[in-house]
Amino acid sequence: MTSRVAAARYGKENVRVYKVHRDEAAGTQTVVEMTVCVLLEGEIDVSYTKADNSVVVATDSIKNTIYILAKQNPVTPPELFASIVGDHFINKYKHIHIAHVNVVAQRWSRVNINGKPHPHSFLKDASEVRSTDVTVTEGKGVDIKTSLSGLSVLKSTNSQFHGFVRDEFTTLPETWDRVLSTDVDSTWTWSTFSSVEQVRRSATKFDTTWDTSRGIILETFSNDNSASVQNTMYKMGERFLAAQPLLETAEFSLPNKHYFQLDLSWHKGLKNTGTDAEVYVPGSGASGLIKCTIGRGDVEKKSKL
Ligand code: AZA
Repeated sequence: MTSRVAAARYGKENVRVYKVHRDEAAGTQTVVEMTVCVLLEGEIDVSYTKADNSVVVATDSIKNTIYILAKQNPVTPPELFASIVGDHFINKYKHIHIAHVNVVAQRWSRVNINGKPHPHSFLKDASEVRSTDVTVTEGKGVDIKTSLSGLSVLKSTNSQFHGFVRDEFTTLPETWDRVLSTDVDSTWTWSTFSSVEQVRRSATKFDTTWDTSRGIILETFSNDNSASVQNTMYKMGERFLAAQPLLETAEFSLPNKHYFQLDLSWHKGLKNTGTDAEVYVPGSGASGLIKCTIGRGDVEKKSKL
């Protein structure tokens, strides 16, 4: 039997980085905390097949490089820092052709004391995480995805679900008014950038698009009289693409966190269903999971969700 390396990449994950920027003039400091993963591809097969380590940039060196590049370069926006890191590896090592860089940034927001922003104190004000997946490919350019995850939202009305398949497997009643809750996980894919310099020139777009997308998610979730998770997420994606011409696709993965109505009529005829429903049981078991990738024009359906 013969065999070969069909695909390979390697590198360092869970590289934790903290960087402070001291603005001496303003007397304020700004902090960034992030977790970085770098995986490299290239002419590295012999390290697997022939035990030839001459092609291996040690993962320890990869980790060291991340810290040095964090010292020498801006670490925000994360999309730019990840591009700088990826670009370094494909330029520094001739046999490395693709660098995959993932950056997960924590949200440290400035503390307000009596309405005044504190110069050097921060709080993690949400479970939300901003992350980016950047692939720098020699001779091709920089592919960037930005993700927002862990944004938990709930609406107590203006959500419906009816008209779905009813057959011998169906017990779910139709509803014209239900609780809707989810943890938003959304990813938007940028058109390929030709170089890290082009990413640098677009740097401000990453933060503004983050704010715009977050706003669209919250506004659409809140204001849409939802026909289904599917339809509400599609409206979010449509609005992402309309707001930012550099985006190619918008992806969503939304759990439908159920809140079950509770029949309490067994107790003295208490009315707690339909329009009388007030006390619900938040689900802790199976939940729906709805995914979609929204593209421009007639972009083909992708199965690799
Ligand atoms: N979409 C919803 O919004 N709610 C549901 C579904 C669905 O596919 N299935 N059960 N409840």
